[in-house]
Amino acid sequence: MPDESEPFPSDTMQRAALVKQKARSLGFDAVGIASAEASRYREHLRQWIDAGRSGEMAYLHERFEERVDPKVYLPGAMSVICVSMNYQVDDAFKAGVDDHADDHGSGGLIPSEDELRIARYARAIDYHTHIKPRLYAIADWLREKVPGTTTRCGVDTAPVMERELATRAGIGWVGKNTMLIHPRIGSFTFLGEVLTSLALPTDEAMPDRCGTCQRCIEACPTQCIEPYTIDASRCISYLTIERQSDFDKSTPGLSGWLFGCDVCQDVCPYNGKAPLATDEKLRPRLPAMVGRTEVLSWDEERYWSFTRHTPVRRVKLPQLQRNARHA
Ligand code: B12
Ligand code: SF4
Ligand code: SF4
Repeated sequence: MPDESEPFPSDTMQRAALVKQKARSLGFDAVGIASAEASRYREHLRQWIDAGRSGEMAYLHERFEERVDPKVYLPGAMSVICVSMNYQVDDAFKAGVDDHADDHGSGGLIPSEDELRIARYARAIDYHTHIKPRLYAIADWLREKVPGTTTRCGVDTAPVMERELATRAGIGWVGKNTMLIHPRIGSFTFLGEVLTSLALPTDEAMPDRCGTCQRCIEACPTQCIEPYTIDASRCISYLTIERQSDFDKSTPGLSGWLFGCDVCQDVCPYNGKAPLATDEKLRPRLPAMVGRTEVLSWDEERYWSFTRHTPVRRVKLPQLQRNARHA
């Protein structure tokens, strides 16, 4: 086991081992290293946006060149340290995916007419604030060990193709539902990365393990999944979180979701076997369901106290109530 406190070794394999040890010590469940080469899916992303599949998410094309090339985002970048953190929680879902494969992924939690669901990731502390300091800790440590090194960190909001990079770093594959899936941890994971000018040995990309499975495609309530791509403009996660404009008659139903959607992950066999999150801070603060009439009766004060420190705050009260009416 390499010793973190020792002077930084000149051997790149030992450096990579130390970097991984550092990331694990900060609570990341998987870590791998990719080269900072440009995306292989540049054209796919271009066509996806041009076809209107990104809906109102203007940020996806506003910084397109940075998004498809880490060297534009961080000039001189050589490697990308990719990390993931498991946020799986112990709901009735853990009773076994097979028992629930036909219930459209409610995960065993069948909501009543009045109950609305909140996606797992949004029930815990906002992952951006939880993960960023840990990425900065890796970056600061690297710059201290190798003076002159440059770094840039990202979690979700950075213009970086996080899932493609994570696949290249060998910490999972992109499944038919487009989620990054780790064979042991599953896909209820957050991704983050540290781009660096340091040249580190890269890991082997992970091959696709979806095989003939089609569960996510069959279960998606809005039928917006085609293998390995989704029409985000019809995805419930997009509709409930990203879409600013009002809904109209052509807006797909939200299948009881108030914020986000977990259906294509609940039915995935790799999540049925996944371990629970070990990080105490990722324990849910919010219930899995909340009453529709309750949400519709909220005033600003109740909204601010309910959404405190959680990702649900990304959506303002009028949008949440719009979701509740349409759900
Ligand atoms: C925009 C966005 C969304 C959009 C669009 C999602 C989508 N599938 O494209 C919406 C709002 C719908 C969304 C929803 C969700 N999101 Co989101 N989202 C993002 C964001 C900011 C950008 C993704 C993006 O560029 N999409 C455009 C598509 C075209 O690109 P892509 O998904 O990266 O796919 C590329 C690669 O996968 C590559 N590729 C690699 N291998 C292969 C193989 C084949 C065959 C093909 C064709 C392509 C391909 O090609 C694509 C490029 O064109 C990322 C963060 C980031 N910076 O990357 C988070 C991110 C992807 N989201 C995340 C999460 C948690 C979610 C939700 C689960 C939240 C929820 N519970 O409601 C859902 C899941 C819905 C789903 N099935 O994807 C996590 C995913 C973690 C993981 N384990 O995969 C991310 C990585 C944020 C994070 N840091 O943790 N999201
Ligand atoms: S998050 Fe929900 S609506 Fe979006 S692709 Fe997955 S199952 Fe379909
Ligand atoms: S449900 Fe099946 S097809 Fe969909 S991502 Fe999981 S393993 Fe792949």
